Amino acid sequence: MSDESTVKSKMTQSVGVLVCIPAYNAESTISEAIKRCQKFADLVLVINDGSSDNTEFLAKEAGADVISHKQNRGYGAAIKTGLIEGLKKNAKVTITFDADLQHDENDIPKLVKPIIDDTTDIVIGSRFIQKNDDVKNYRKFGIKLITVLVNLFMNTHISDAESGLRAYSIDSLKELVPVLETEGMGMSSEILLKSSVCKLKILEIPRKEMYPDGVKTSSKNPLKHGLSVVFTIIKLIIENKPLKAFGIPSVIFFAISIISALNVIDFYNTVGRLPLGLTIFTVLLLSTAFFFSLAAMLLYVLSRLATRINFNLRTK
Ligand SMILES: Nc1nc2c(ncn2[C@@H]2O[C@H](COP(=O)(O)OP(=O)(O)O)[C@@H](O)[C@H]2O)c(=O)[nH]1
Ligand SMILES: [Mg+2]
Repeated sequence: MSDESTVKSKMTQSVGVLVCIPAYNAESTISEAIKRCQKFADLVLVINDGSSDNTEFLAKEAGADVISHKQNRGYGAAIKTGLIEGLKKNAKVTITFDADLQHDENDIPKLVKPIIDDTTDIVIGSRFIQKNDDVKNYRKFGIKLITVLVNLFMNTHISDAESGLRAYSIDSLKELVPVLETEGMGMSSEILLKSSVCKLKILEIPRKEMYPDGVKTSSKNPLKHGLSVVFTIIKLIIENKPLKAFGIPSVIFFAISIISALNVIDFYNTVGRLPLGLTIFTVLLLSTAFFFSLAAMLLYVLSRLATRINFNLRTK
């Protein structure tokens, strides 16, 4: 990677548990986050995403490996850099852990165990498996909305699509790393979608969410954050699940146009002429249904082709 520099690397070849902390201007919490993770990790790696504060210096001082992006590229880019390192270091388990002390380091062993036991490929620390009053209501609403959208279109059955506390087996990284693209906050959803496409097993375990006093626990405005995730999900659905994305609206429009057409016929039989407004409405509905089904089929064929080309390139 040309715009990244590995500042420090104390590891040789293979690691047991690698904890990756994406960090952007996190000087107030990064040292403490590293210290907490070191209890449970063989190596802590901070991905300093173009911070303009002391994050890089403090992370090195606390004993972490640091990779710095020259510019701020976003949460997703930092996560990808971390997962690439997991792959390079052949880490048995790669964990992602937030820099702002919202995660509880005591959850790390619970994430590691199912992967070491080989019962799953990915473990997600979920805030919603058990009743949880820690999470603020507006966040709960946004996260649940995103989770419903992800489950509906991506063949997953998860309760917390937005959790940043996750663990990955080395085999899951081999599948995921080459196909991840999102640079921003939508990365959490992209990982779920691509895991479902790659047929990776996902397990959720309950986790706590913490709101430490005096810490800014969200770097982005919640509305902006939510919208950027939703836009990413829509883009991912259109690219990866075109049959569902366009097929479902096509069926809905077609069903309404049939009802509308029956009314047109009924009107014609009784009055002896076509109802102008309703007829135009029916034709528009039918055209829309036709357009959506055409888009569904064309994009489906294209996405199958892209998957096949991608597969051939990877197996060459
Ligand atoms: N690398 C990188 N990390 C970020 C960026 N924005 C946030 N983070 C980190 O991502 C984690 C989650 O971000 P946060 O804003 O707390 O998300 P929230 O808790 O879901 O509202 C934290 O560890 C942040 O330090 C960014 O632009 N780049
Ligand atoms: Mg946070």
